[in-house]
Amino acid sequence: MAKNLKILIFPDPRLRKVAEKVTKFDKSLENLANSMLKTMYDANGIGLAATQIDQHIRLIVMDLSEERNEPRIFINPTYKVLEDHSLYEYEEGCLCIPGFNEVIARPDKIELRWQDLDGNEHVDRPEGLLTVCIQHEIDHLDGKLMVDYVSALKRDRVRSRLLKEYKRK
Ligand code: GNR
Ligand code: NI
Repeated sequence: MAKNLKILIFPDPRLRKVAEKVTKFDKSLENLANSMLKTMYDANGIGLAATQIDQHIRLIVMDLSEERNEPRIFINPTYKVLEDHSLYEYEEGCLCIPGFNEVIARPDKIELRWQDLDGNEHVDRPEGLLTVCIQHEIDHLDGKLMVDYVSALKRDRVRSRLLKEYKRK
């Protein structure tokens, strides 16, 4: 049964851990991915990285469809920025940083590689929101957060607010 997992809130130091590569493609990996999908849908997110639920392995789930019926799973994802890219600005949010939305500029052309639950390898040149979202999620696996791209003033402000709001919760 898919479980609803607790999402860590910034500035929880566990969000800064670097995730390990997945080497075992077993039933427990599939169960975790399904629990992450449930957690993502319940939180109305479009993506979720394992780091966000305190599991430090290179696993990401995503659903970019309006109907919320196109679940995707990315294991050990990596990307290369293509030479002829531009920077694309998009207003991002993060389930670990409630109430914080900021425009972030990221490369708009990447070559993405990942594995599926069977360990099979895939490569694609994604377009649009997938390009933004997968970079946001891979940042989580590397212990990086949206707040790292904004001014120290904005970062300190949201940090204080969330420390107060989520005290002892
Ligand atoms: O739900 C989410 N929305 C979103 C919007 C713009 C860019 C990235 C995202 S990902 C975010 C869910 C989340 O925090 N994933 O890590
Ligand atoms: Ni996020």
